[in-house]
Amino acid sequence: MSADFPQELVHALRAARLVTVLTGAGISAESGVPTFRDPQSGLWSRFRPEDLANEAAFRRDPKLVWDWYEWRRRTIAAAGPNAGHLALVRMERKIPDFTLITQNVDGLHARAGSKNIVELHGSIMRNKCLEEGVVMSPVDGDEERPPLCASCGAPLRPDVVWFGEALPERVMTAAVDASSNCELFFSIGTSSVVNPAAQLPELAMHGGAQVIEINPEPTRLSGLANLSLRGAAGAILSRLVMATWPDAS
Ligand code: BJW
Repeated sequence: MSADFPQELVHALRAARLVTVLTGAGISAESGVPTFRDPQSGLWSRFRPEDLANEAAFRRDPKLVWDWYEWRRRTIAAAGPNAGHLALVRMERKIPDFTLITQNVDGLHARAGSKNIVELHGSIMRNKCLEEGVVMSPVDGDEERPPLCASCGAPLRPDVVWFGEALPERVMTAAVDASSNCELFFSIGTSSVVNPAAQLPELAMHGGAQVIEINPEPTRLSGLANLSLRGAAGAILSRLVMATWPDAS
């Protein structure tokens, strides 16, 4: 069962007490949620996600950006966790100190049952006031798109971290701590191009961790990681967890 993996990895994972995992859009690809840097489909194939996920784009054309997020919310609501999300739940149950840092805003790790999650880039399911930053839900019956803040009348925007925006300090501190203090660090389904998330594997290396990448494609991390496992996260993680803990449930 463990023939595909170096025995050292299976043994190291079985013995590990501190494991940190960083996930990106690739882990949700098998749930049918589009990644960022793969071609988009339908109406949205005309736009690059990078050109929509920023405040300037929202201020220029709030309805366009809001509609893109609504489309993504519907896609995510119709999707469910896949084998990769579920394997990480089983891994968390076996590791005494396990942190799951995700760049994803889709909430699929929580829906799968993961507990200790650091959401680096926020959540697409929440909204906040563009001007005051207060998290709030649209008022029932508000027909405006985007809906307006009940307190100050400014547009509501998704509670996610756009390009050029700082990550919440509490979240960043938790991610840096978990990356700097672990024995094994997995980077799964991320192109490793967006900072500061892309710096976390290097923090882990400096802290003495072994870094393992799981991705069907090579990334800028591949040459630095101790091990690169090429393939889809769902299959690789399921097999790795099964090889490490044959009784894992
Ligand atoms: C599979 C698979 C399968 C497919 N299994 N794998 C230093 C140098 C240069 C620039 C910067 C720098 N520091 C900061 C910047 C600027 C910028 C940045 O990094 N730019 C780079 C692009 C160059 N960073 C920022 O602006 C950040 N803010 C910041 O640093 O602020 C500083 C500041 C301080 C104080 C005050 C003010 C400011 C914020 C970054 C926010 C990123 N936001 C987004 C949008 C979130 C909301 C939303 O979802 O709409 O986050 S952008 C987008 O990219 C999203 C993702 O989380 C993020 C990462 O993408 P990810 O997850 O890696 O996806 P993909 O599509 O790129 O890759 C998918 C991978 O999956 C591929 O590799 C596939 O092969 C693989 N895959 N199927 C496993 N089955």
